[in-house]
Amino acid sequence: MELMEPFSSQLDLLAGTLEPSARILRRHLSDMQEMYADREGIRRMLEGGQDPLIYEVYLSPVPEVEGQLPYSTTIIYPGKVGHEFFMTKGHFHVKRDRAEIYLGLAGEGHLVMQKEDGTVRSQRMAPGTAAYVPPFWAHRTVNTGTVPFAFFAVWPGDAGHDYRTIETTGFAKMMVSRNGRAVLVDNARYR
Ligand code: S6P
Ligand code: ZN
Repeated sequence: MELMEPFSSQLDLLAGTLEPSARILRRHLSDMQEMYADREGIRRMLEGGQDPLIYEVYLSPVPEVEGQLPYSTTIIYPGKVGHEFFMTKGHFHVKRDRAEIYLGLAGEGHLVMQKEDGTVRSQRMAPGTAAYVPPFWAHRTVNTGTVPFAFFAVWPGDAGHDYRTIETTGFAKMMVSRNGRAVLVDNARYR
């Protein structure tokens, strides 16, 4: 492993930004159309010229290799596609036995986790919530509030990101708004 010099970066605890960051990823609705249930609503939005920014990821400059601890911040904007709250794509780690830690910074949301057998669990996240993603659980975050939801994440450098499995199967449950409350309901498209 390459020897590094110690360094630090600055989190804006209210805005959720990370400075300096090596890269900023921006995911719009058009980048994740197949992840939401309301396909007809999405088609109408995109055809009407609406392609909202759903989330941004600020990535640390830490290399993604064994022994390192890369970290990031994510900002998920408030909004819905149909009844479904704005959320991240969600992924398993390529090395399934690699865990991850999330720390809530601003706003509120839910961390939805799923095992390969379809078991789903969710944890509510608010500023100060340290949420643990155990080995073998896919993870997706959802903004269930009305302001941007920001959190910090740190994971083992050799974890790797498997997006394909979730793109193919989806999550067994989806987080929707019902009578003004955030609830997890079965996803009819699962598998
Ligand atoms: C990486 C960590 C986060 C997510 C980010 C976006 O292991 O879980 O940095 O990458 O929250 O989610 P996604 O599912 O698009 O990577
Ligand atoms: Zn992860």
